[in-house]
Amino acid sequence: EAHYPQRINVAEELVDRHVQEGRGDNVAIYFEDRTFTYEQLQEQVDRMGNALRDLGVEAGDRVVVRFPNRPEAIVTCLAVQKIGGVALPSMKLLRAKELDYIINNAEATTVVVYDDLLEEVENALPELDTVEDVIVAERNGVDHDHHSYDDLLESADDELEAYETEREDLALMLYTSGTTGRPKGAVHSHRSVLATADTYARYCIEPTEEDVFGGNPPLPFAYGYGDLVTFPLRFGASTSLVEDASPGDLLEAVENHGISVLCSIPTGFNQILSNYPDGPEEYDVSSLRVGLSAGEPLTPTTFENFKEEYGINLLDGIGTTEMLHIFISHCHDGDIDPSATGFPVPGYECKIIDPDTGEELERGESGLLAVRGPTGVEYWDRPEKQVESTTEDGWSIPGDIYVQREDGRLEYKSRSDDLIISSGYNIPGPEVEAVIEEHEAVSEVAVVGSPHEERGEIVKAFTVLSNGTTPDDELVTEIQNHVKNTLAPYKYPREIEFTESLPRTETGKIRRTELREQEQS
Ligand code: 3SK
Repeated sequence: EAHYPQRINVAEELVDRHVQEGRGDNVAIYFEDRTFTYEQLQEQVDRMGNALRDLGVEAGDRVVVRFPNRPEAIVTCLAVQKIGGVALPSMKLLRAKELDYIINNAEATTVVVYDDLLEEVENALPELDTVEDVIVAERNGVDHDHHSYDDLLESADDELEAYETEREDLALMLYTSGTTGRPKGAVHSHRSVLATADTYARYCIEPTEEDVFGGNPPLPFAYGYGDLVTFPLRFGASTSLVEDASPGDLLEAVENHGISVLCSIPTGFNQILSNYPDGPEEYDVSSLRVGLSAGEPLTPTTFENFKEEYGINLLDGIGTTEMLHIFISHCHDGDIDPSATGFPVPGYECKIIDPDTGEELERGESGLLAVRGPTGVEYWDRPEKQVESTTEDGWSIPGDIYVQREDGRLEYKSRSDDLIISSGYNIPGPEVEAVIEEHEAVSEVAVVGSPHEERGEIVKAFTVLSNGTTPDDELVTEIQNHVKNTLAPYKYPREIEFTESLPRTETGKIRRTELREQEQS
């Protein structure tokens, strides 16, 4: 396991070290037709860090960073970390109700937001107990009376001494949806952010300064944060950011920025294949050397098709927000068997346990995955979830059913709980149920994942209507819109089946397993 000094700061490691060691002219970020060298990135981070400090942000304070994949998001996260704060990137589709819970739970003091995403913050503001400052990056002429990102940057000092953080001090916080209850804040230290690069990236991708990482996972998704921030910057390589990238935008970025490590989720790779089956004839994709996939299991068909059309291996991997990045994967130069996720990433160990007894199972037997390594589950203020998701001897239980084959490869079977994983988004069924039930026409509802070729799963709602209501297409749309307007829109039920009753256990619990099995048959 890599050893880290007691005093370490992730922003210094990812930016300043490269400048000090003569890599200041390397391109750190490509964005549209602009580039930011490491030296330029350092200046922006230092200015932003000083601006935040001047506003009163102190070591340990949580700062919400709410941006699409743009350079300001990287600058702000690193600036927060450099002054000893905790960056809290927020998914851009979150609605006011979800945002206010997260911001209050984290007791964030500051929100830095892209102007197009300001509205939800403003809607949430009356409920926000701890926020003292909102900083707005004015890019689309949205009217506001908060601090201006550009003005703050311009007037701030361009040199900043990093706060003397220690390796276990918190640097990053990401909220994750579980199956029940509210989202949980998974916290990560300066050491654990670096550890994701020094394990998975170092051994499975083997990045060099010449690499350009690019793709479309959002930065507030732990997977995107690693792929597009930590990994490229750890190795003095470049990241290519594309805001709201369509498949065509991604291929254009491959051509224009020379992306060598293409990062997405299976849905993203399938969209590239279906929209651009002859992409390599339309775009120069010769810079590509490997693809990274996570968020949902990659099928062997997608792996084979992508290899045939685009000539690269896609490395499937499984990670969690709690573990911060991937802990099972093949390595780019290994013997890839696309019917399995791969091997434990060097630095991590995995075992399969009996869900009831916790006993380790034999190879070939299917059971609950347990994982242990340099990153692990640590929740903000949720001791009960901490106990549920970990064992006393430090194993984390992500909630997936796996088999370890005789050759050591781990093969994914299913989720062990009610979480629906659709296009890489984690959607807790019970949360969607609660919102559908708010609709006056609905009497009861059960939400499960239904297999879907492109999205992995979609949200499906089995719905019992109140007496006297007749189901029709208009009602379907109305219920769907109600969910879209209440929760992040990706959580809406793409399919609604009206039914007379729901299957229940003797004690009255809905038997979601039965509905899931029905969908799978
Ligand atoms: O979904 C995954 O497999 C994943 C991978 C890396 C980091 C975070 C997550 C949730």
